[in-house]
Amino acid sequence: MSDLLLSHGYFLSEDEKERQIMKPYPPLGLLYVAAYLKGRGVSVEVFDTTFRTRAELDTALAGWRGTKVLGLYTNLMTRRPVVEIAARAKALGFTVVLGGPESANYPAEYLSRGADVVVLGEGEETMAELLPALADRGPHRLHGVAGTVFVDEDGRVVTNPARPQIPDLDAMPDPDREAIDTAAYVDVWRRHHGAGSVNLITARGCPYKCDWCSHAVFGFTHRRRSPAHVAREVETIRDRYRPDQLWYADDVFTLQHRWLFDYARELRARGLRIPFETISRADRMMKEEVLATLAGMGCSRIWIGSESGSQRILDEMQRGVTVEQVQWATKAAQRHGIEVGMFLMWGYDGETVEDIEATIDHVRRAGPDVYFTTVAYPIRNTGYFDKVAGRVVLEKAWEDATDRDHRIAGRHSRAYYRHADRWLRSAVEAHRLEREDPAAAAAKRAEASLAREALLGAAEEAEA
Ligand code: B12
Ligand code: SF4
Repeated sequence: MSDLLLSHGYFLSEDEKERQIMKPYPPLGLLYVAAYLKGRGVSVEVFDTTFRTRAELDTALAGWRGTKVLGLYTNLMTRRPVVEIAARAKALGFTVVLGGPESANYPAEYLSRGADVVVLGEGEETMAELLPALADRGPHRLHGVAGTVFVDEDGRVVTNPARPQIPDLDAMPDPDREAIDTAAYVDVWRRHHGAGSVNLITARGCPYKCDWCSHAVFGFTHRRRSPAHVAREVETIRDRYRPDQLWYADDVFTLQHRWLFDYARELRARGLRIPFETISRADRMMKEEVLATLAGMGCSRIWIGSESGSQRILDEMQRGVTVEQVQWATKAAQRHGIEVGMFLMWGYDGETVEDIEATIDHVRRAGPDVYFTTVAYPIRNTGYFDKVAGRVVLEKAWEDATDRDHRIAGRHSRAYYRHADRWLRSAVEAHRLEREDPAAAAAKRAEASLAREALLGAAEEAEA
């Protein structure tokens, strides 16, 4: 008889795009919560939805013999399934607790659609206090349980005081990877990409203020685990799952250089060298020693949030990085044998055709190994959302949408940004082909020019 069932609303079978990419990772947050609670004598089961179906989850809920408390992880992608799973669980008599970044941004909306409690911030300590409180007092008298939002007996939404963040991450157990079929993820990676991968984090929170970025869970603090604590987890992962690579899912892996050097030394001392990918910021990569260290540790690819090639737009975003830093960091990383992935964003507030042109020129000059574009969307409770709040339009019902569906009145059409994408890809490809195949390069340049014309046409259409 278990005390708690944890799950989430992400089903790979329902995500056609991701099924093509096939780079799924376990829900680390849930596994942290599970590990912490188990360490305190709570018996927890995790139903990992990633490789399962809704029908299977339904069967698990209907057949559940333990205490009827269901905890669900929420993020920006899973609103609809979470609302549906919560409703189904409620109908079966469960008390439903939500955690993660999405429900933290919309507690009232989720509570009005059947959730009993929304946990804000880190889930470990709050859940440890919440579970006995639920058993003793039920879901409507949770006053004083820090870090929770609930509905009281008079139907009022009550937000309890925030819970202080966990000061010492080394005191936390490793995420409970054995609670789910972690090996299945490694296997999927190996079958589709030739290399099995496992995710882990070395820190929580990011102190930077990029104004479209959600800080709903960890705020603006930055807390790091000690190098020895992380290296020991890597050893455990290696011994248990034998991955070919790791994914350090930190916000900014190279944020503290001293820590990075110490961590590299710790790995070396233990004879650990597992290739890995991670994310960072260009301004935290501006030293040869940092890049040499990353390369020495086995970093095969680093992702940089480059966002725009227009300094004006970067400054508007409060990104705190210059275009030239991104240029330097990209080239320097590649010089050290590390591939560079770039995230780019179209359509940030005030972006002009000249800014788009600057981004294209920037990507062409920097030459990342891979890049992805998104059209900017304001996530609730971010500076960007507040900036455009008066113009945010949601054309669907809240439960059918995500924050990615936020349209900004007055902004260009989807077609406009598709042309921007085509312009970017053709121009970058033309640049790459310049030496090896001048004819192909000329064809790509012509394609870029057509895409530019189409973009200008789409802009005029919108204005007409
Ligand atoms: C790594 C990562 C990715 C990877 C995913 C691979 C992976 N899973 O490792 C990649 C790069 C593919 C990715 C993609 C996207 N991501 Co992402 N990602 C992250 C990142 C950096 C780390 C996730 C992580 O492992 N966190 C560590 C764990 C420990 O934290 P946690 O999950 O929040 O869990 C804690 C609490 O939330 C809570 N908790 C969690 N579950 C539960 C459950 C219960 C019941 C309770 C009580 C508590 C609780 O307790 C946990 C421990 O304290 C986060 C930012 C961050 N630092 O968390 C963004 C983040 C989650 N991603 C975000 C976004 C927007 C996206 C994309 C939509 C981006 C895009 N434009 O495409 C896509 C969506 C992909 C998808 N299908 O879901 C946003 C989500 C915002 C929101 N409001 O939901 C975040 C917060 C980034 C940001 N700062 O804006 N992402
Ligand atoms: S985008 Fe990256 S660097 Fe900027 S605030 Fe978010 S996590 Fe930090």
